[in-house]
Amino acid sequence: SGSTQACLPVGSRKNGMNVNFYKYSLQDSTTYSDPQYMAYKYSDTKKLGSVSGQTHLSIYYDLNTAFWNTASWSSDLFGFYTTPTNVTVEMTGYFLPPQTGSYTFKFATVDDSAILSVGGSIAFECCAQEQPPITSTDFTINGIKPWGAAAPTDIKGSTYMYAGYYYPIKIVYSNAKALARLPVSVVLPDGTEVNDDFEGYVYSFDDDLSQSNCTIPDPSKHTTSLEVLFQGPHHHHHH
Ligand SMILES: [Ca+2]
Repeated sequence: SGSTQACLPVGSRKNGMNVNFYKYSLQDSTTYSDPQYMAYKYSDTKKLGSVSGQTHLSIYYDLNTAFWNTASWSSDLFGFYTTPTNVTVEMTGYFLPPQTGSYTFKFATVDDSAILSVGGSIAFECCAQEQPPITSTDFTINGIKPWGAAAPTDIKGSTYMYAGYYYPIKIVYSNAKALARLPVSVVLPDGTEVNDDFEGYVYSFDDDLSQSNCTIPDPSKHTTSLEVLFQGPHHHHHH
C-alpha cells in the first residue's frame, strides 16, 4: 500500500507521449498473455521505430484487406508505417493531474492485449522515461483478450494522485492478427471524462539521471522549499 510515487523533472517539458514499436509475430496466440511480456519482455524483440508528441492515445484499426490471416501494412498507428495487424506498441509519458483525488483509467475494450501502469518504479523510474522498461507487473489495468474469445469490455483501475506532480504512465498494447482496438479514457476526481484526447494531461521529459530530487516517493508528505519558507519557524514573525 502507500502512496503512488510521483516525479518533479526540472528539464524541458514536451507535449504528449513517446511511442515505441516492437516486432510481434503474426498469429502468435500466447506471448501477449504473459504479464512479464506485457511489462518488459517486449523490449527483447526487435524495435521497429518510434514517434513522439502523441496526445491521442486510443487505437482503432480496421483491416484493409479481406485476408484476415495476413500481415497488413499501414500508418494507422500514430502515423508510423508498420503492420498494425501484428505489432507491440509501448507508450510512455508523465500524467499531470489537475486535481487531487482518485483517477479511474479505462479501456472500453481491448483487442488483443493491453496493460496500463502508473507511478514511479512501476511504469518507469522518475527522470528515466527513455530507459529500457523496468520489471514491475503491478498493472493498474490488466487487459488481455483470450485467443478466439470476444474482447473484454470496461476494463479499469484507479490511482490516487496529487495535483501538480508528474506521474509516470505506461501503456503496452499488442495485436496478434486482424483488427486492433484500444479506446483509452480516464475519469477525473470531479467526474470529468477524458476520452482519447489527452492534450494537456500527458507530457514527456528527456532523461536526466543526474537530477537527484526527481523522485517524490510520497507526494502527500512532500514539502516544497517554498512551503518550508512560509510554514517554517519564521511563520510567526511580525513586523
Ligand atoms: Ca486483433
